[in-house]
Amino acid sequence: MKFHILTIFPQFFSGPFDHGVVARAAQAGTLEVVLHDLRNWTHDFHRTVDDRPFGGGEGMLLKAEPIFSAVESIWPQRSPGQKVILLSAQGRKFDQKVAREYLDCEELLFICGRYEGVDERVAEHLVDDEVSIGDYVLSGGELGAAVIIDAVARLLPGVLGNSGSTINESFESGILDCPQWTRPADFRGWKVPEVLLGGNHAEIRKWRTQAALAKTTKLRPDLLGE
Ligand code: 9D3
Repeated sequence: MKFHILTIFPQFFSGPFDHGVVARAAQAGTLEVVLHDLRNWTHDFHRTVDDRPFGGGEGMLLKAEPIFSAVESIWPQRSPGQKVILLSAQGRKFDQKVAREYLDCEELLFICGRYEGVDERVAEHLVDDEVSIGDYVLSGGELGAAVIIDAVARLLPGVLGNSGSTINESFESGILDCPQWTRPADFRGWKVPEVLLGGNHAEIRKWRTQAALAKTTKLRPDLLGE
């Protein structure tokens, strides 16, 4: 899968993609990340990407022109498997279901918003999807793009040793993972639950389901519809 990122901070991504799952998948050729500097599609001396909002208001907006030019030159002939995604605080909320939706695409192009936002014609006439990564205020879309690429990359066939078929994990099962422990069995007097130290796998399975439910009730009652 090929991921494109359109940003005014291409340097931002050296770091997140140089380690871990995404780096290994890139090395193996399972995915590719291509960075595009939005300023390459400006034509004035100052390489201006932003301007003031009509009607007044605080701050600046990303201009439509360089963004349209960039997308149209990256994909002169957009096909249905190539989706443009705008990261914005106003988008629909990204979750594991959306990550799976994106798996069907051949290429994704992320437009990273900055400043107070993006000229609305981008959302209306250029993008396939407008997404937010959650209900909090960030200073731009770059972290959102990194989050989404990480979430999609680890679902790609071969990336985590998964065949690409279903993996049973938090959010896919609808509740949180159960708590887990590793050695030592006693750390500073805090002991690992006895049942996990024995070999009764039916008991362990039952205990884990109950523990996962208890944790979900305590920390994420919303997942249980409460
Ligand atoms: C007047 C209110 N504005 C600032 C408080 C709204 C606003 C503008 C621009 C809020 C955030 C941003 C920049 N954020 C993003 O581009 C962004 C984002 C986010 O803020 N939260 C969650 N997901 C995302 S994805 C992109």
